[in-house]
Amino acid sequence: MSQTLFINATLASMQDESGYGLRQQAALLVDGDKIAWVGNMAERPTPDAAAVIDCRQRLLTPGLIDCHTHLVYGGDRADEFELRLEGASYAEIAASGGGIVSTVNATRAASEELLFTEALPRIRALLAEGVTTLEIKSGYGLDSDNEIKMLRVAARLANEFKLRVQKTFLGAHALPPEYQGRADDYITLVCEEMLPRAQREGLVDAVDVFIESIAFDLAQGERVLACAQAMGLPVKAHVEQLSDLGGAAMAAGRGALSVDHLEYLNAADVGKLAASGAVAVLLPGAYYVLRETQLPPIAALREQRVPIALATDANPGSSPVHSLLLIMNMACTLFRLTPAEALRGVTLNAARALGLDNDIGSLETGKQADIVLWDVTRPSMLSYRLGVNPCAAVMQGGQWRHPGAPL
Ligand code: DI6
Ligand code: FE
Repeated sequence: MSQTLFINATLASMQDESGYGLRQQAALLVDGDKIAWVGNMAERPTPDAAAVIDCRQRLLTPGLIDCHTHLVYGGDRADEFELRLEGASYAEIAASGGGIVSTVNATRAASEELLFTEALPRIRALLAEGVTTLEIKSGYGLDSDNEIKMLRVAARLANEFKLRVQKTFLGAHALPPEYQGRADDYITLVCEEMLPRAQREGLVDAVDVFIESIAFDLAQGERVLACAQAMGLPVKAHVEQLSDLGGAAMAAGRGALSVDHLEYLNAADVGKLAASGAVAVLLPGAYYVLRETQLPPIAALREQRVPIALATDANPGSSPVHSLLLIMNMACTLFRLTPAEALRGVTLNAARALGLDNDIGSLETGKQADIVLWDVTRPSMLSYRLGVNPCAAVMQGGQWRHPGAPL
C-alpha cells in the first residue's frame, strides 16, 4: 500500500471542540487510504518507501465537505433573479407558480444525460476549492421516476469524480402542480411509493423535508420523517427559513442529523437542538441571495454548544452559489462566525451533519486521508479573502486528485 509523508506543514486538524487544532512544524503520514500518524516534525515516523511532500509551512486541512446542496437540476432561474431585484419576493414568486416548481418543470423535461452534463461545471467549481465530500438532494422531480433520475445523476457524479456523495431524498420539497390542494395525498405518495422505491434502488442515504409556508406543514413534515425512520433511514429537515413553524424542535426531537437554514429559529428552541445533538446547518448563501435580514440565533447556538455547519445550499433559486470559501467568508461577515468556526463548519461539523464524523472531517489517525494543501500559512486566510482560490492540491482517500499534483 502506498504511503505519503507530509513534512514541514502548518496543520489545522480541526479535531478539538474549538479553535483549529493548529500545529506548526507538523508532519502527517498517510498509509493507503487512511491517516496513519499526525504529530510534530521532530517525532515523525521514517517509513522507507513513503513519498515525501515538503509543505514548506503551508497549510493542511481536512478535505472540505459541502453538507447541503441541490446541485442536480434542470434549467436556471435567472429571470426570477431579475424579478426579485424588481421587488417580487421569493415567497410571492413561489405562490404564483414560479420558484421551485419552475425548476421541477425543467428537471422533469431534462434527460438524465443532460442533468449530468449540466451539473459538471457546478461540481468542478466546488472540487477546485478542496471539496472531497458532497451531499446532493433530490427534490426537483417530485414524482417517482424523476426523483430517481436525479438520484441516479448524483450517484453517477460520485463515480465520475471518485468523490464521496451522500444522496438525500427530498421528495417533499414542494407540492407538485398535479397535487394542488392535495398535499396530504402527496405525502402519502412520498411515504408509500416514492421513498420505498428510491431506497430499494440503493439511492438514499438520508431523507429531508421542507417545512415552510410555501412547502409542507409541521404534521406533513413529521409524517415524512417518521416513515423514513421506520425504514431505518437518517433524517434532516429544512426548517425556519422564512417563518417559524417549529420544524427544528420537531426534527431534533426525532433525532435528526441536522436542521438546516434556521433564520427564524426561536431562541427558546435552541435548547432542544442542544439536547438532541442535531447539527445546525447555516446557509449564508440563501440569506444573502434572498436579501434576508433576520439572522439565525447565532449567539444562542454558540452558548448552548450546538455544532454549527455551513454549506452552499447550491440551487438555482435561493443560492446559486458554488464556492464553499465564499460561504465561509459570508458566514464570518454576515453571521459573525469566527474563521475557526467557519472552517469547522465545512469540515468536522459538516461531517457530523452527514453522520460521517467517524470517518472524515478532521486530520486524525484512523480517518480517511481526505486532505487539502493550501497556498497559505494561516487558516484565517481561507475565510478572509474573496475570489482567490489558494487550493494547491487535494488528496482524496490517499490518492492525489490530479496525479503528480503538489508543489
Ligand atoms: N430552501 C432552499 O433554500 C432551497 N430549497 C429549500 O427548501 C431553494 C430551492 C429553490 O428555490 O429552488
Ligand atoms: Fe436547501
